[in-house]
Amino acid sequence: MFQLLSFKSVDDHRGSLVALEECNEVPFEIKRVYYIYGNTKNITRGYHAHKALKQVLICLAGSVKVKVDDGREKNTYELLSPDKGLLIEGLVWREMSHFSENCVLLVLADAVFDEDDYIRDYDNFIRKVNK
Ligand code: T46
Repeated sequence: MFQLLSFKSVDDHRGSLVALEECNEVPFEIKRVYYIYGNTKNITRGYHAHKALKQVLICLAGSVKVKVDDGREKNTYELLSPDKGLLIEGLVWREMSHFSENCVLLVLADAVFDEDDYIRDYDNFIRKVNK
């Protein structure tokens, strides 16, 4: 499952503030936070799915495109605003591309890092979707 979330931004003359609470704006308990930055020009990342992991991807600076594919439906989201988050749950193949030079991609996850939760082969992913 994937879905674009919109977060409330509190804007005033000083700038903007977005507050995210677990099990509220972020629809799970947050167990891990990581961020991707300093991306080399024209690189792509991802090319995997997760068996169970839930994540919200938020582009804090710059922009990035995220292609998501649940085996039935595909979509490409351009993340370019810190008040938007892409929720990705479970069996969804993801590919990130078109990172701007200044891109900082924040990821909130509902579990600690576990290599066993990754599916890194697309055919294997499709087999799991069709099971
Ligand atoms: C995802 C997308 C959006 C860790 O040691 N701990 C971590 O929490 C993570 C996420 C990664 N790593 C290690 C594993 C690799 O040796 O960092 C290295 C790079 O990870 P990876 O090649 O998986 O990075 P991406 O950008 O392809 O994918 C990451 C996440 O791994 C993945 O869960 O959904 O960002």
